[in-house]
Amino acid sequence: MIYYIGLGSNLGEREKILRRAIERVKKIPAVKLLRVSSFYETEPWGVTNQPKFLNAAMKISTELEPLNLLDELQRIETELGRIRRERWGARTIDLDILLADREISCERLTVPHKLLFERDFALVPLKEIFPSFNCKFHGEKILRVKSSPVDFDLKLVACVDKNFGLGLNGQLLFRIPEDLKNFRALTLGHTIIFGRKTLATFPNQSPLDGRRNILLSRTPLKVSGAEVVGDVENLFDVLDVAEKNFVVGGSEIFRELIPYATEIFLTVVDAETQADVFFPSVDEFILRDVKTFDGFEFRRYTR
Ligand code: A4P
Ligand code: MG
Repeated sequence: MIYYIGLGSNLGEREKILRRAIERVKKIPAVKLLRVSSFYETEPWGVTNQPKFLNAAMKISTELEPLNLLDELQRIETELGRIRRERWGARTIDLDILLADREISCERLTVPHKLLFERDFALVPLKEIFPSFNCKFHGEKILRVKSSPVDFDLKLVACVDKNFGLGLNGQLLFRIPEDLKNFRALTLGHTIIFGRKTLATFPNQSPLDGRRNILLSRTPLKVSGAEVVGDVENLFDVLDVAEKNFVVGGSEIFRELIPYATEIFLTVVDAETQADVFFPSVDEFILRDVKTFDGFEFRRYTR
């Protein structure tokens, strides 16, 4: 099933709490995070003498039954410090199921959320990640702020075979001079983000020159010329929204970061190989342009 979840926070470090909540939802077993919205600062609705909210929305796919998903969301609310007090009152984090691909009506759960269509703070982020969703807004004051994961403008760059195969036995499948040149031109002067196995494919197994190198690795390592961060939450703490941030592999890092990505550059080689790792699905993206060469093409996707 597809679900759209609304997030809201108006106590504490709101940005960090929303980012953390998104990562926790992503880590629920059997949940696949497909897309997240920007963060919006909104006036309190309902009980108005409370701090402003930060609201957002996310799209997930999962086989979990609705009530099991609700249990998981309430567990995350509790873990992030939510204490249920007054209805509509201030909270560190609120996770509501806004919409799903079927209607749900039982004692604990109503989907679509019973107030969804009344409230712009839920509709505006939802519409961002579900552009064909049909709704009308009410003119609430809503300000898009620059602090969400999508504001880091993550761009994924990879070279794949026809079946989106990425590598075999820890090695890249291809070393095409035009592709390497294109990679250098894209990333030079900017930030690159990669995992340990991808670092091992770089020349001398060392960070690349002329770029800010960030290694995403759960095991704490020291690598000269690279900053090492342990997880995606910490990555967002060190990234710069004014910078271009390229995610360059491997498959696990692509899978972790594709929900937050805004653009994908794929070199697709006209060959089938025995790959053992693959680039994730690009179903949530739109193919914007293709440049065809002899034996390969450059593709660019955006949201
Ligand atoms: N429940 C029923 N349907 C759902 C659903 N679709 N998703 C039940 C999640 N829960 C659902 O929720 C109370 C009970 O609703 C749950 O136990 C669940 O079984 P809660 O989160 O414990 O309490 P709450 O959030 O205080 O109540 P409620 O009515 O859900 O409040 P809302 O609608 O979440 O509103 N203003 C701005 N600008 N931004 C906000 O995010 N949020 C609220 C809270 C008020 N004003 C706001 C914002
Ligand atoms: Mg709620």
